[in-house]
Amino acid sequence: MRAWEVPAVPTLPGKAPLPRIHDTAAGTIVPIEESQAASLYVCGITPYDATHMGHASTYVAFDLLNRAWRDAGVTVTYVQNVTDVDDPLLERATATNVDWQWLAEDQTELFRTDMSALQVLPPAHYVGVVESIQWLFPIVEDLLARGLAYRVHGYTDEQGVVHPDGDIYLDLAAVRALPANEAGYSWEPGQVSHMSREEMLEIFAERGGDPERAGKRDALDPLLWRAAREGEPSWQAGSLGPGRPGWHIECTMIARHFVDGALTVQAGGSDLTFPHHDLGSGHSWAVANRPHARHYAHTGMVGLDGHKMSKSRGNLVLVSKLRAAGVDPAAIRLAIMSQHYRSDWFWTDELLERAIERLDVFRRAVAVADGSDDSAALQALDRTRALLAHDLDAPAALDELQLWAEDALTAAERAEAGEGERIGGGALITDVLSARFGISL
Ligand code: 5CA
Ligand code: ZN
Repeated sequence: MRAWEVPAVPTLPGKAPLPRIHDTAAGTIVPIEESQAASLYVCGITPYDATHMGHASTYVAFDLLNRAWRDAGVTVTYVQNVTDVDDPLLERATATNVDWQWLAEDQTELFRTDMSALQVLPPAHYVGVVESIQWLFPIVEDLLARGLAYRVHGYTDEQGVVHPDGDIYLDLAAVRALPANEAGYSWEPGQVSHMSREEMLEIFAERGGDPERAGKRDALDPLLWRAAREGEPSWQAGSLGPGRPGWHIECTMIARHFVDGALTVQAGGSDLTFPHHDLGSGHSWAVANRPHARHYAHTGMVGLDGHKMSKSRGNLVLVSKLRAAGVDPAAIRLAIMSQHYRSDWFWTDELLERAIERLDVFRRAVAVADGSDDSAALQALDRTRALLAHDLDAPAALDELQLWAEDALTAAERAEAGEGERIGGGALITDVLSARFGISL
């Protein structure tokens, strides 16, 4: 599907160092080896109640990585999905009495305008699940043929819900038993999340899993194909019969379809660590006999009033609402970047007010920094690059630019009083804020 327009990205003098990033699987900050070309997959929205500050913060975080790579001369292949058919989306459409496709399209379009306003660089491949089904289902057929997946029988559960014959699950035990590949890699659940089986079982159901489903070989086996139900959309899929794909197979196969070999970074919010990315890596292993990604990066959760911001809880601050109220999107982005992407944090009005003030300081400073000496600005660029290369430390990098801005304002005041010169480099700092932070002054 269509993504959104590419914002202008000025070229900066010199070159940034290659970024290092915290890898959830490694449990530490690691260098990223790719110096020429990298690939990034960030799990996209399920399009209803978009775009809240949690979503925005996740996409802004990985936009910082995308921009860090580009400034280091690395070519980036960026892929993102849209979960445009899924249980919660269908439930919302039914509850609000709207067509599910209309809801998905409407919210995806809203997301595009929000991302564009926040100057997030668009993915090269923006891919809906619905448009992937035709090339995705043969992969499930293949997993069945290879004995790595199985069909379960239908039954009626305790709530009287009828589950038809034909749901298909990945057989985790069979996937684990696959021999190591030539590089010596083999797959185990827990490699990404480091959770114990008990912990996994505890959160599996909360995060879209169905541990109770009768006929499963292991409670954690993930759904690959959901056979058609009365009143739900479904697609014809060869020998699988009509239905729709499970959640993890979508993302792993969309990534595989657009990127050869392991992704450089598989990213998303920390709520996706398990099961989505942990078991998703097993799907890739089963299909392609190689690791899904070299690195896994996760953002902390943004909350509001003491709870994680989530569509299900309804405690949302929407980017579009703030924009409609006249808030400058650059201030929203600055507020987000004032928090480190890996920490859990709460959205507050005060954070936004501080960001609005900071934006004003930046704007006033670059306007008066037209002196001949731009050495301080060049130094600020170097420090900014180093801080962003160290696990995307945007809060520290922005503090650095703020110091430069305060110095520029002080120098201008003094110059006004005939005590010295204005400093230079206003145009450079304007470009730094645009190229590295997506902030237009
Ligand atoms: N469609 C799936 C991913 S394939 C999904 O999780 N959709 S979502 O709309 O719920 O979330 C979209 C992205 O925002 C995901 O990367 C998710 O991890 C992230 N996200 C959701 N809520 C928050 C939050 N409160 N704070 C930070 N990131 C969040
Ligand atoms: Zn995903």
